[in-house]
Amino acid sequence: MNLKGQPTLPKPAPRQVDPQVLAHEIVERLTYRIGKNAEAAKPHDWLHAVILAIRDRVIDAWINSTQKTYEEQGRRVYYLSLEFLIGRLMRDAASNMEMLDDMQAALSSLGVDIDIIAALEPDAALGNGGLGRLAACFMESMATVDVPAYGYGIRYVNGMFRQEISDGWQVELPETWLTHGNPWEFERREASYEIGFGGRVDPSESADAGPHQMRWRPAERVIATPYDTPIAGWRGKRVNTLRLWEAQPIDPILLDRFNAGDHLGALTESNRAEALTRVLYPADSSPAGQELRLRQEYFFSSASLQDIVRRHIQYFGDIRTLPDKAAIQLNDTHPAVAVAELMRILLDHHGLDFDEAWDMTRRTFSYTNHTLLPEALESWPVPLFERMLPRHMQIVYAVNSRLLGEARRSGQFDDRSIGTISLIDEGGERRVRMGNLAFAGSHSVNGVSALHTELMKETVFADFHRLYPARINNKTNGVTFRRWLMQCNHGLFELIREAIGDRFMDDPEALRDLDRFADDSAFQEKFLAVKRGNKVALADLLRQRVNARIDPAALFDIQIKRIHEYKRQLLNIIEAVSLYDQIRSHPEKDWVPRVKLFGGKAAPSYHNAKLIIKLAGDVARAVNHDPAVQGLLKVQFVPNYNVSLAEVMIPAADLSEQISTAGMEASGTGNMKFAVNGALTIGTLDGANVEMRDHVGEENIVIFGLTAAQVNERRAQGYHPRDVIAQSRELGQALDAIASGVFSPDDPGRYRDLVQGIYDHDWFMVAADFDSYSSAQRRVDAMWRDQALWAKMAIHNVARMGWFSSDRTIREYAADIWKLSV
Ligand code: IMP
Ligand code: B1N
Repeated sequence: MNLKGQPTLPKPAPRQVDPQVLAHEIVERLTYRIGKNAEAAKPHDWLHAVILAIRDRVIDAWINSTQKTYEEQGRRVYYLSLEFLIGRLMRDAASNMEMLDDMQAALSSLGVDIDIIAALEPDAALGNGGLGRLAACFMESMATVDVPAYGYGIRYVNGMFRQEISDGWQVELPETWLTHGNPWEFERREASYEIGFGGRVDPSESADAGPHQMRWRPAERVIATPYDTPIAGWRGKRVNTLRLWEAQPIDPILLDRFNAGDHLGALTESNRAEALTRVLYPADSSPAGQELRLRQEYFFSSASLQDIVRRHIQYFGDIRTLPDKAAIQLNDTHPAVAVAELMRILLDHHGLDFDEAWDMTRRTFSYTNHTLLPEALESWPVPLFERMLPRHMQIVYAVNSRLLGEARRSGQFDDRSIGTISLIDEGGERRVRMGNLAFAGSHSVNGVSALHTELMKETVFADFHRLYPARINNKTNGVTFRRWLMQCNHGLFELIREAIGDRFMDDPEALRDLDRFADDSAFQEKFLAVKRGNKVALADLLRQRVNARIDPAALFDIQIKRIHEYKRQLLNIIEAVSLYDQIRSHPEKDWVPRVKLFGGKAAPSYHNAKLIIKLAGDVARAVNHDPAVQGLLKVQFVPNYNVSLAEVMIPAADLSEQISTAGMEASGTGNMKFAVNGALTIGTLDGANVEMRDHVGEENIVIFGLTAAQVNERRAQGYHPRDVIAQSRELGQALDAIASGVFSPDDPGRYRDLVQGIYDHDWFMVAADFDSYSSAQRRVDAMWRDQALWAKMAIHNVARMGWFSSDRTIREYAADIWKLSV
């Protein structure tokens, strides 16, 4: 008998893992699930059959983990995120279930190349960049460190767009990751919920209703149906659930309208519902600001909360214990409306008193802030919010009057400060501030690097921090070493194992043992040989994809990330132009051969970002065709940067460009992936770069440029880029070349405004940091000439990056925010 007193039901027999058994299982899946014999099977069929075989092992562990969670009756973590950038799952799952080698052997006994079918798996790109990929790393780490967790998000039919480059310009094409079906997901129709929009609010009709109990009558309703994907932790210890919501119409077709001859009108409701979860907004670090986006945010927040509350009542019976059993983490403000939604559920469905509901809400939620860029802070026009969510608007007002009352009573604030704390922005068009709502409704508010957290306290949340000084805390980001070292860099992984054994596989900080090999010349040689192999693989890929010919012996200098002015791809390109110029003027000097690679997507409406892509291509054309710099400098923009491409490019990098204007990159996580794969970083003291320097040692990282404090000082003093440019002949020449059309003879004025912006205001301090950056690059050249020194520095980077494992980050969240013991 089990806990609920039901008879014990049969369970599947434990499965063996060996190549023979696996080969047999794959053929069985191919035959009975896909309906093909081995002779007729296409590569996609093999992929599907392999995934089904892996999936069965994952499911065994999934059911055990779920059972364990229910039996322990402990607190569960709910990670609410509008983005999960998970990439491919096959290798990840097989490796975490410790069946990758056997699977490879099984497939080769069947005459199938695992690499070929692995490359067919679509990249699940349900996210834009760092924020979404962090959520994916966290899911894997939560399973690894045995945190019972659910991820909640949206099952977008079209995730991040596919980028093509046509005549140098970015073109966006829809990515259809679901075309061949998704064998990882399970539809759970039985756990569907209704989500309302619009309509009106009436007083509750219930006889014992309190003063705060209302009845919301939405004008529009849709159904949210979940799809569950199992996420296996390292060594299959725990398997957690990623639950993604799909919107469906209540009535798929309005038959009366159809019968009346209105065939299109009969489908309007259906189309409107399906539009909700159709596409991911492709804007990184800037709010979409569209009505559909607010609908998406509320849709998935409401569905997730209904699910959490349903589960809680089912297992614990009493809504009042919710904060003891559920920790809900808000990944940025995208799910912040959940704060008002939980209040609505507690007040209107459970009849709780306002103060008790507010206390419970704050004990349940915590909020992670990922950016301080003022233009990136989400807020919604009051009229829109009120029209779509009339009951939530009332709740926001009620919360706000208490919040402002508390602030006033504290006696610390003048009217201006009260204005910044308010949930409503009263300057101009009235707007609901989602960051303030998330802050007010949470017991913990964290930043994602030490510097970013300090800046949160000093800038955007300074007044909130005075009111609630214990609330802001730091949780420096991390990355999962299973995907970002062990799987993507097999050569390095094996080399490390050979040197220091297996301990680092379970404890990334054990990578420290590699430190003692940094000076060992035999090890250095092996290390450089592994890097060389990865560079050859990247060079092959670039030859196939973009017909580029690059020399694996050159220094691979890589900047891959979203294209954004604050990330300063422009600084890198201008420096490339200047280097090009110097090589041509002084061909006799001992130049270090370099390949500069760029990759990244621009938000479709971000004009300057798209222009920067075009500029990279224009500069590449000029440089790559000039015999004067042949073999010394190559520039290449690599199209369609995504998780899978990152897995090839990062292990091949010698130099990692992390050059944002100090104070603007909240953390960065690409920076960590490069360093653990043995690239040196050239970077500013921004985001997590600061902590990386502290860990790897300042002699093993190339830091340049203004600090965040100096950036502020310069701005306060009145920054005059024109004067700075006048002082730097090299910068002036490079800018003039770009502005005058040297790289765009077909359209000489193409970059005039872009360059003019640097002369006029230079918001991102490209000019201020140029000379420092350029001389840092020449220091890099000098280090490169001494390959033993280079190898030594790179090995120290690998050895000392263990702290940046997302396992460490998750343990900190668990201990400090979620109050779990792991
Ligand atoms: P839910 O998200 O709570 O609805 O449950 C997710 C999974 O947990 C489903 O596969 C359920 O069948 C399973 N589950 C529900 N209750 C129990 C239980 O008491 N013990 C073990 N598994 C359960
Ligand atoms: O989150 C990452 C950080 O490592 C990066 O520094 C940070 O830029 C990134 C609106 C965002 N901040 N804000 C976003 C994404 C989508 C969107 O619609 C904002 N992404 C970040 C992980 O902490």
